Amino acid sequence: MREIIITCALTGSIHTPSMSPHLPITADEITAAGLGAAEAGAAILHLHARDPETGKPSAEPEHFMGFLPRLKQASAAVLNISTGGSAVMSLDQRLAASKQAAPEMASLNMGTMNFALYPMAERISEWKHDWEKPFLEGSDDLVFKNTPRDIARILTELGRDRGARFEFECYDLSHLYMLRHFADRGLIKAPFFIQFVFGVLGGMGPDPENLTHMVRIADKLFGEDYMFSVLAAGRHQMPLITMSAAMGGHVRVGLEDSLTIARGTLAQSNAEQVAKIRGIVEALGRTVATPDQARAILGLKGADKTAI
Ligand code: KMH
Ligand code: ZN
Repeated sequence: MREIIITCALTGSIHTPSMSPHLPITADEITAAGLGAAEAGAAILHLHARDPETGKPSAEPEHFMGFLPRLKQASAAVLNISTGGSAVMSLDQRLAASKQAAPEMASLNMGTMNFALYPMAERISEWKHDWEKPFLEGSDDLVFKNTPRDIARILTELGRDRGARFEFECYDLSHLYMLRHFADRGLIKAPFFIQFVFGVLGGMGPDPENLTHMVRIADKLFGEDYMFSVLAAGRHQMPLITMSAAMGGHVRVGLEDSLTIARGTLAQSNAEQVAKIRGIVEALGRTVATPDQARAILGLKGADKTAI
């Protein structure tokens, strides 16, 4: 069995500053979070940017460039830039930073869907910034748009033209069939790195049966040509990724997906979650992949071929 790749998603665009003082916001904070996560054992850093003044999710290349070169210079970790950005951004905005940086990896969301964050607003009593409440509440009428045309555009502009490989975000069974469709069109090449996403309201729920069924169908559709990783939102994070590790999958942690380290306890850092899953992986008798092992497993072009 191969090494297990730990991805750490440092900040994302779901959680807002009022939810945790530990959510990295500024370029300094995102850099420190990334270096800490890599030191703790993350081979891949999944990256979003934020406006340093307001903490709002940002697609500005300038905000990404505040931390990308520093992460590249100070760590060997694979830098994976989100093309999901936030559902309120246009595709042009979502692609701007990754087109400029030509990273080794980028995320790619495999279907249009609801992405409902509004239940989280009820749990906050004191807001740090004016934008947070309407941002969360407005998600009851938000479409996270990832049409086949959008997907083809990302595959072309980042994959074909810039040599990026992808973290295929699949929130539902239907997304696996969309991925198969793009394989049949010859737009993607094996091995496919599929991220099964559980617990986003709008995608599949965090039931263990969903994971076994996703694996069963992915086996049928992709055979030996794929590997899977798991991320799960909130308190389902550790249980479901542990299940992934036990089933031969890879794992993703990070404050993008969950702000806690145990039920009711905020994680102090991304590194804390990486260390926890690393301990679990090793207790299962498995080894965590180094960044270069992850590059070999995923067939990446190499850090020297990016524009970061
Ligand atoms: N936020 C996660 C549920 C992306 O950045 O492309 C999925 C994600 C999407 O990471
Ligand atoms: Zn993300």
